[in-house]
Amino acid sequence: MTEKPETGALIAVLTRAKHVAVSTGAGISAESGIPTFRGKEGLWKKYRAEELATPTAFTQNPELVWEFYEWRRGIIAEKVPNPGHKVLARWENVFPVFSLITQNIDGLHQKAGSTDMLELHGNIWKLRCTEEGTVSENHQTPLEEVPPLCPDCGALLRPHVVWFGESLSPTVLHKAFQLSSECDVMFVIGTSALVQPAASLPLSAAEAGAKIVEINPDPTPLTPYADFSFRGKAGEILPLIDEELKKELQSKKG
Ligand code: BJW
Repeated sequence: MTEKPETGALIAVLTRAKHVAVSTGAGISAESGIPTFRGKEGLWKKYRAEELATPTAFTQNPELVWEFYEWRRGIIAEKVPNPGHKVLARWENVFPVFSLITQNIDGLHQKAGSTDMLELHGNIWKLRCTEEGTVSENHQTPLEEVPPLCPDCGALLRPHVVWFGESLSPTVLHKAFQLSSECDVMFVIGTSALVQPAASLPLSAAEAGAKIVEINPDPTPLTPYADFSFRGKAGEILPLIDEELKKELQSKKG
């Protein structure tokens, strides 16, 4: 269990903040039982990213890539949001402006009740036609056929996620940088801060004067830029911060 961290200075910043942004990575879903990518038990320790998460891998072996995504869809389907996701869903209604940006493709923020977010790397529950580019939602596990084919044109469907070497949606990325440069506070939660361009968002927030709050059991390349560093699990730290924030907002009201 994480020792209760000192939150006083952060709460003072949060009660004055007009725009709070949050950028999440795989770590926020770790306590829900979804494997991260680069930790001791991370996916990229067991599987080679270049064989499974690149456009070349998909062209060379769509069956193998789809088996990997089918396996992950099966795991994710059974998982539920943890207290960290739930606090972020609640925060949509707490701050004057609240932005949620995630690198995660698991859909757990939505399951927790978040209604508005930018998904930088796509969503595992969406499939995209490799010919027509049409995107459809599909929650079936297992899929009827692997690899799945487009019902309209018969071409291969692929997971609607962003692989290494692929560009992120320019619209989503532009909006993410805009929100980062406009916020007063940016939380960076559960990301190794190694993958670009997502890792640059907090840096652009810091450059524009935002306070950076990192929540992660381990230090990352972002840690030197953080104004507040909480070394612990998101599912424990976020509820502690939320509790103190509620108390402060109550005492201001009353
Ligand atoms: C907890 C916790 C708890 C644990 N509570 N915390 C050389 C230099 C610089 C850049 C490049 C380069 N060569 C190539 C690039 C570009 C490349 C890149 O950044 N590579 C780096 C790895 C070097 N980026 C790209 O290719 C991107 N596209 C792009 O840049 O386009 C332009 C371009 C095109 C062509 C060439 C060059 C540029 C696309 C990146 C797409 C990433 N895709 C993936 C897979 C998505 C689909 C899928 O899931 O299958 O996205 S990879 C994977 O990494 C996934 C994640 O979103 C992403 C980030 O991972 P994340 O979330 O940070 O997870 P972890 O596991 O790394 O960290 C978890 C953290 O949680 C840890 O810190 C733990 O401590 C912590 N934690 N428990 C809180 N309970």
